[in-house]
Amino acid sequence: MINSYGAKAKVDPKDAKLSMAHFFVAFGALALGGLMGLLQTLVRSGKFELPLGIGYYQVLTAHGVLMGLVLTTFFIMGFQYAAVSRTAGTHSNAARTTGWVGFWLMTAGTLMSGTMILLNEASVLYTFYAPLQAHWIFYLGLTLVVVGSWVDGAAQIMTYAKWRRNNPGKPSPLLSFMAVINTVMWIVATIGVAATVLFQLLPWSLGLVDRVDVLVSRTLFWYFGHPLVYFWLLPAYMCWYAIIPKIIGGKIFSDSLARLSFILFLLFSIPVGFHHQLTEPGIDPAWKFFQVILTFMVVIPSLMTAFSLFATFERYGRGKGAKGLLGWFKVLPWNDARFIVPFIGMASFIPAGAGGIINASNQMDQVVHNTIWVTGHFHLTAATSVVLTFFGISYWLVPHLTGRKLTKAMNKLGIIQAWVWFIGMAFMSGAMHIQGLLGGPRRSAFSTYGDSQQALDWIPYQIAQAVGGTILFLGIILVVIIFINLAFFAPKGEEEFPVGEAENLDEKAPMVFENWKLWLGILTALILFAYTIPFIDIIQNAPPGSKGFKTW
Ligand code: HAS
Ligand code: CU
Repeated sequence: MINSYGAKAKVDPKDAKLSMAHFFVAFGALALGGLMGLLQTLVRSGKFELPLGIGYYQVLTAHGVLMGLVLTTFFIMGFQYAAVSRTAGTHSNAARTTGWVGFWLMTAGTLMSGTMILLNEASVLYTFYAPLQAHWIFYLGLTLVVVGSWVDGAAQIMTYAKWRRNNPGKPSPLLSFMAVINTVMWIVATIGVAATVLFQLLPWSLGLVDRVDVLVSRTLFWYFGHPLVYFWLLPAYMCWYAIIPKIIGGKIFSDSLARLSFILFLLFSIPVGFHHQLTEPGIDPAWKFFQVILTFMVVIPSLMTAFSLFATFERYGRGKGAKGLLGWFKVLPWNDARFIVPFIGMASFIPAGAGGIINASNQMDQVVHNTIWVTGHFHLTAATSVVLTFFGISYWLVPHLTGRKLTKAMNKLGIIQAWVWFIGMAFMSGAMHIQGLLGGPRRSAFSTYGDSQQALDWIPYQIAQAVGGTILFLGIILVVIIFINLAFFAPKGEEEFPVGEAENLDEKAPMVFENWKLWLGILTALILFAYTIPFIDIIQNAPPGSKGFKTW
């Protein structure tokens, strides 16, 4: 089955330009956000105070927004745009213009929200929970980022739809299919955050209404907030499923399994937001229980992914003559940054995912909720598994787009970067997990809480976090150096966009996988089932809304 994996090797320079525009914003956000992260860990060590009246929560908001929202959204849109161009064909002029409109909307929104954070008008953290109230321009900026991402995503969908029209009856190229699943999931999910911002937070921050229903706002946020983390994860899975096999010289274990796991993510990522609200009063426990069951359903496609990756690695290794239970492990291409950087991400995802399962278990969440354990969890998932994979992708994708080569020296620096990151994160996230179990709160500046013994016991872990944060900042400097080199200075040449092939080329993915009416229908039914009754309940029994607070 030719062409299901895409045959084109060279990228259209106009497509390359749009992806690179996204990456410049993404890596700019990484550099700035990384500096903010360093400052936070230093403050929390108790040995450092921020100069010039800059607030801890201001820095924390900048860090979360830049890393969690800006870096991710821009990187993902740039990567998926390139992946669709690579596998479904060069984007049409119309799709490309759509992409640029999306990019500029997102960029304008980022500048608006960023400015308000810098002016200390929006120190509400990246989750912007009401009743903390930011300046309305902060919310408007976030709205533009979301609307821009819809437009940006539409460009990918247009090119995918064109491929389908030109190839009736054939399954679309795997990477394009995956990109579209992620985009569709994102569009359905962001309706929740758009609703709370447009109907609640904007009118309230503009002074048009006095009070806001906090629980409605948080529920709409988490309807979006959980799929948000899968929106980050799925591009990493795109790399693990469809790109890594080609890099190592192996095969995709099963094309259909990969597609099925993405469909399961589409179905189960959204109706699970209550697992972030397990300790919240005002939501019926029966509905929390139901959403926890669905949360465990969404673990399944990750287990399928782990299975399929192990299968790819093992079959590749045995093909090279590896013997014994784990002999295949040794023959993997350990000197190739394009492999090992994402691989460290994968390996980290085993403890990271286990931590997620702990969080999702109602009783255990009572222990860890609102502690810095949760911060440790998402620095392993998002800030290690996902982000190392993004770095690994950029080490071939940036030179592919700029017509340059990843030199031996940069390859080596990339590997060093990943180990630096891993070591820094082991200190930081490890200490966060332990301190969380000892009751250390998240989202809080340095305090000894009146010299209570418990708080004093946390301090060594906070120092370990500052050590880790400093090592991580070194990692940021390295990755920015590599990015600038690959964008501007590396020698001219050709770097491949690797796209794997399935082990069994006769395997034709069932066409039902691309029956969007069916999947969107089931998704809508699941969302309505998981949310309608509890939502009515929340609104009918709502306490009077809250006025806004500016605690900084
Ligand atoms: Fe989470 C909180 C549950 C995954 C991110 N999570 C968060 C927050 C963030 C986040 C940002 O149920 C904080 C939000 C806030 O600010 O309040 N999470 C889960 C569960 C999973 C999970 C069940 N989270 C993620 C991913 C994230 C992410 C992915 C970002 C990218 N999370 C929760 C819960 C909370 C939460 C609660 C709320 C806690 C609270 O109290 O507030 C699962 O999806 C995880 C499934 C993963 C696996 C691992 C599969 C392993 C694979 C690797 C294979 C490796 C190979 C390499 C082949 C089951 C695929 C071989 C290597 C060798 C060395 C041999
Ligand atoms: Cu979640």
